[in-house]
Amino acid sequence: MRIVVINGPNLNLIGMRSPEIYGSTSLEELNASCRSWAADLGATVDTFQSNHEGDLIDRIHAARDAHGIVINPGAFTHYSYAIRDAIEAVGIPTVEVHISNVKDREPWRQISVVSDVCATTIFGRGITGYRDALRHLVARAAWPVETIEYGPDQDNVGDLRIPHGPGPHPVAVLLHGGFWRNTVARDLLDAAAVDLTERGWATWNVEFARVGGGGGWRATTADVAAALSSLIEFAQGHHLDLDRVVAVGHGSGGQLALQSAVGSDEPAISAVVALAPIGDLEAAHRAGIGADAVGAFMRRAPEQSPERYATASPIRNLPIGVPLLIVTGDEDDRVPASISREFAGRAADEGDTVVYHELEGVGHNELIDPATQAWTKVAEEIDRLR
Ligand code: CA2
Repeated sequence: MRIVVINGPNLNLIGMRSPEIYGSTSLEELNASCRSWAADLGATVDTFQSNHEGDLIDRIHAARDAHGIVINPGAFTHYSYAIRDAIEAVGIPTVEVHISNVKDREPWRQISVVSDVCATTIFGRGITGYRDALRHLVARAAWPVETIEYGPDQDNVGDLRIPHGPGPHPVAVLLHGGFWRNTVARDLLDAAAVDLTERGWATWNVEFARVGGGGGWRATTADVAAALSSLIEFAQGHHLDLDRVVAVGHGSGGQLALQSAVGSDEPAISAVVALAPIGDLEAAHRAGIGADAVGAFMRRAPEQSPERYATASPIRNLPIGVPLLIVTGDEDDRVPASISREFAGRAADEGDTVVYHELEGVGHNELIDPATQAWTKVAEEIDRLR
């Protein structure tokens, strides 16, 4: 697989100026990292940087034989319809990357005229955004994906992957983590989605409004509910078995998965897989996890709005009422294992059927990384729920 990494104006200056915004990595080091990340993924990378719009357009055209483009168009992002047209014309999967959190800067930087011709946009992750972009392109190539809009907002989209065979296919609805913040997106679960699809699950890896992009407990929960009910619209055409819909959530996505079963409308959730879930919002708030992620998501502290926490916190809504698979690693430094352990114990006490695994020597992201033994365990347990 051949990928072209293109950087636009002023990106030749990263590492030399404004390290508080763009970090301390130079363009040369960034390009070397891209080559090495690509090699790990079994891909190769050509790199290109220019400060000139026409040269960038020529390079995009010349990439038409490649399998994907990763592009940071620099400030052209915000107004170059010519670059947008070039991406659209070439028509190969393209990922837009920004090092800084452009959605949290000047209003003009929050605008992108290229996003909607790109497969996805990654921002605010520093230079690891380029690694994630390469991973996304590889996952796209590994299994065909149909991106479906389930609502009117920009984040109301999801990636559907359909397994081989006639079906009807059991469905895994994937809810990514990232402390509900908008710098993290569903690409985090791309590799897990591919693996589950290979195992025979239809996967619906959904996006939803997040903090920093119009999200917050109410809007985010509403999006997840809409993403779930949209399955009804495309179930028949894709041979989905809506009597077997499992919600799989990781970290903050674990909270969303558990809550989606609490308020489950149509289709009903038949089981929840909660990987290092934030099952107790009050405990997580007290622990201050994710730099006050819970406070930012709930917009109130528990003592300011106890009713809000009673509504949104899974541990306050027990029993969940469907079989629960809860897996955590004992070395999780994002969501302490104690939160998952306590939640699993309380859920069982309240009458839920709970399978709980605390994996030794395992951290947070291993739980969703198909290259790890932890994931193999998770996937085998998920397979038992089909
Ligand atoms: O965050 C990003 O990756 C950007 O695409 C980078 C562009 C900027 O114009 C976009 O709005 C966001 C510029 C990259 C480098 O600009 C510098 C400015 C001052 C000092 C060093 C680099």
